[in-house]
Amino acid sequence: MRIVVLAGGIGGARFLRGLKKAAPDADVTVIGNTGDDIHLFGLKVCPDLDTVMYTLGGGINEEQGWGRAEETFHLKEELAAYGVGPEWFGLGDRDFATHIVRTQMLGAGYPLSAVTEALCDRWQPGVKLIPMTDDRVETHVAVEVDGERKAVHFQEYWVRLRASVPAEAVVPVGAEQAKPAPGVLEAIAAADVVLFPPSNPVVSVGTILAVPGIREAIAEAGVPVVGLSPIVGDAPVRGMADKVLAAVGVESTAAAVAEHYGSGLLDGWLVDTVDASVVERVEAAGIQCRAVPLMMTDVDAAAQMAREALALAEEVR
Ligand code: GDP
Ligand code: FO1
Ligand code: CA
Repeated sequence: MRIVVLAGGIGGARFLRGLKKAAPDADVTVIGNTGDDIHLFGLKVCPDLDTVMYTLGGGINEEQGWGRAEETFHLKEELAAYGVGPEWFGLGDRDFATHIVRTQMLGAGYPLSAVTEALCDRWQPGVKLIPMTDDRVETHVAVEVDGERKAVHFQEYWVRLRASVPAEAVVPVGAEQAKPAPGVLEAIAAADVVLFPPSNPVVSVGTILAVPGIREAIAEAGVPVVGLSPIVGDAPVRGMADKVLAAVGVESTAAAVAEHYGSGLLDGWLVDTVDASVVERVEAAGIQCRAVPLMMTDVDAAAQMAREALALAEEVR
């Protein structure tokens, strides 16, 4: 079975680890969000691609959900001693190596998709990980700080400001001009099922869908499209999905996120058992819905979620 998954960082990566356990023989292609990417210290950092790669490759810091296990921060400390920041973004020594290799290869002319493949040669994530695009896309967030309206990089909004101010708008800068990376549209066209993991619907899945051609390819593939809610009990399990959903005028509920994707895109939607009361509302919107446990407390719990998603895909096929 060929499965395509549109993934952000932590929510996507943890779901994928479950999917691999639930369907070990499946051919899984992951289309990764690159809107979170940022240039720091002259290096290109791709947080969501790296989170998927490290999580599936066994190198992730499990407690944190991002960055490397057994990390140290000597390089960052040395840079800070020179007065070179930003100090608010935690890049560790082991992680730095990934960004150096990536930036070196990009400088030599390789596209990000080829670089990602080369990095995955080391990590062997067991899925084909493709960035949504080889073109530069950067998610910016419009905020008002001290009475002044300005746009900040998504990482600045989330990591430096800790999403403490309302997001007034979220813009995937460059998305309109971006082309899907090689292999993205081909994987979608060849898929037997497309899954939206419980990733951020705005700054992860939404950004991937903002690359012209990807949404259309999914709709045209004519295969079941099933999503899992990142909102449980009217709040994100972690992160700032509530803030960025508000920016696009969507309430933070499992039902509203399903309606936001819409029946033109989604065939099936899983909500957590605590949200069982919204099943009828989602089905009234033309999307088949089931309430099952959606907390990824461990790999087995994530694997069970993946089984439920694949079962719902068979029901709607
Ligand atoms: P990010 O790029 O690291 O923010 O990761 P994603 O975009 O892939 O996923 C973020 C979303 O995952 C957040 O909106 C969380 O609410 C959701 N999430 C994290 N852990 C869980 C979980 O155990 N269950 C569910 N249903 N959602 C989760
Ligand atoms: N998240 C933080 O909350 N603080 C950090 O200092 C931080 C550093 C960082 C470095 C590399 C990387 O791949 C991810 C990193 N993240 C950090 C996570 C990242 O900002 C977020 O998980 C996502 O981009 C949010 O969608
Ligand atoms: Ca992300």
